[in-house]
Amino acid sequence: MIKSHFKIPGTLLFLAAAAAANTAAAAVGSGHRNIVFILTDDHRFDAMSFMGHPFVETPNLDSLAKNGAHFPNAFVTSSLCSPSRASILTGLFGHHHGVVDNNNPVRGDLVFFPQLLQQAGYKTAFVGKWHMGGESDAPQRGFDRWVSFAGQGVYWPGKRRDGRPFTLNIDGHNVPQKGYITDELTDHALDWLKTVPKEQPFFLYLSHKGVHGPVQPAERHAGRYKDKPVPVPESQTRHEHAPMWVQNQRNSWHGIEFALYTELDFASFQRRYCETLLAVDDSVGRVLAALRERGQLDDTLVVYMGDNGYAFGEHGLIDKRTAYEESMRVPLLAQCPAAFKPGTVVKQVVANIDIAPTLLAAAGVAFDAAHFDGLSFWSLARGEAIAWRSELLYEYYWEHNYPMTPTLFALRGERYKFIRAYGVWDIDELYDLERDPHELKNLIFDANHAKIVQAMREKLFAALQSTGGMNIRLQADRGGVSNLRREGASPPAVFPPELVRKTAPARK
Ligand SMILES: [Ca+2]
Repeated sequence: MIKSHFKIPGTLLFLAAAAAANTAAAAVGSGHRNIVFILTDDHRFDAMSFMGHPFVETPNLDSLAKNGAHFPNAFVTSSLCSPSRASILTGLFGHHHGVVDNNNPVRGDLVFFPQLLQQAGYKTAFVGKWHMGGESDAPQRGFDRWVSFAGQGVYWPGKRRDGRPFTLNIDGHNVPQKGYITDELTDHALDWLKTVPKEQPFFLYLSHKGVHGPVQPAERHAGRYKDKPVPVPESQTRHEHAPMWVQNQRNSWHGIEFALYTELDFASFQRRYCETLLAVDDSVGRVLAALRERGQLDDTLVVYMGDNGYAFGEHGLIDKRTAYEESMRVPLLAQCPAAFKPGTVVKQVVANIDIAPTLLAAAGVAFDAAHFDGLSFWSLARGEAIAWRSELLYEYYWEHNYPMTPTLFALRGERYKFIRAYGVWDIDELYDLERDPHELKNLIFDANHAKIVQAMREKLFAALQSTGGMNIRLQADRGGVSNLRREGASPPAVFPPELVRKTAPARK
């Protein structure tokens, strides 16, 4: 395999042990297994009925959890569309693949794992939102079939500002979009599947636009939840020792006080978001039905994942980008009755960087485990005990377009999370996720946690150092800027008392 980055020898030995275990897992793969990977956009981890959501109905996603595996601790290493998608395709951290915003193009030397599947004899298809490389919708390497659109795409057909219709790029040819995007993408995916002979191994990457905002449900789902009460999260109004940048973001494009610069009724937004998700759930059901019809449901691996989370008012915020749980946690489900038991729950911390090695292992395609920052969790789903990570590195790089979220580095352990806001005069964060799962109380100034803060800080920088993450990538400005505040809403945050002195400290 092509090595597209340089790795500094690891100081995190558990990663090396886990990588060795992954090589073994790949070697005992089960032959050329068919794989369907369904990605959804901005789907929160708990917006599914089996997760106890108060009203959304997701029978098909629920069935994946019931008949397959649920990964309740699945995360992304960068909570933003393009960086997360690049991590899925390459198995690399953002600081390796270099896609750290939604606007700049992808390097040409990166290996996308579907290329390796193609080399192993798979037929591959990409259907849906690509959203890397600016506004291009051109076919990308690794796929025999290509159906995509420029940028975010649109839910309904229509015309652009310049009068041209919104189009899909099908294998290099632009055709007008005909219907509701989630349904139309599913049609294209299943039409392609019909062309694949039964004995031909295939990989289908179905990448939905839903449920990215501004959300628009299918006609058959519009208004279904219009009368449903929407709960307000506790952290919307309570966050002890929130950093100033978080307090300030309440009154911004990504805050509840000036959300998207509209009089957005956030409860209505959440209802429409859930209604929009229903077509995605329908799509999952149609894919499962098509596999059943082909007699391939039992031995096909079907994976469902979100590209990043989304805050529903937690910490006074909407959107993703932050290292809070609602932002970095994603839904992840996998079903393959021939390979693993129904009702499997994998509690280990898994991530978007694990998808490439996991799907290659599931495919039985040999790969160099050391190439990837991620690890294959194929063995975990099969109930095998393997060495695994105890902490996950998180990174987000400041964007000129949305200047209210600073560069963030975080280490998410099984119990504690440490967050460093980089490049701003502000405070770090430490949360005890066991006692405080909603991250209401920042323990950064708590004397009883001082040693944990120190240990987590050291581990965070060791993780960055050992994976070559000590250089922050700069990007030239592209696109507009959303930097406004609302008059009369929350004033600028004040410095926490721990940083304020009545007199100047004595000079040494
Ligand atoms: Ca997204």
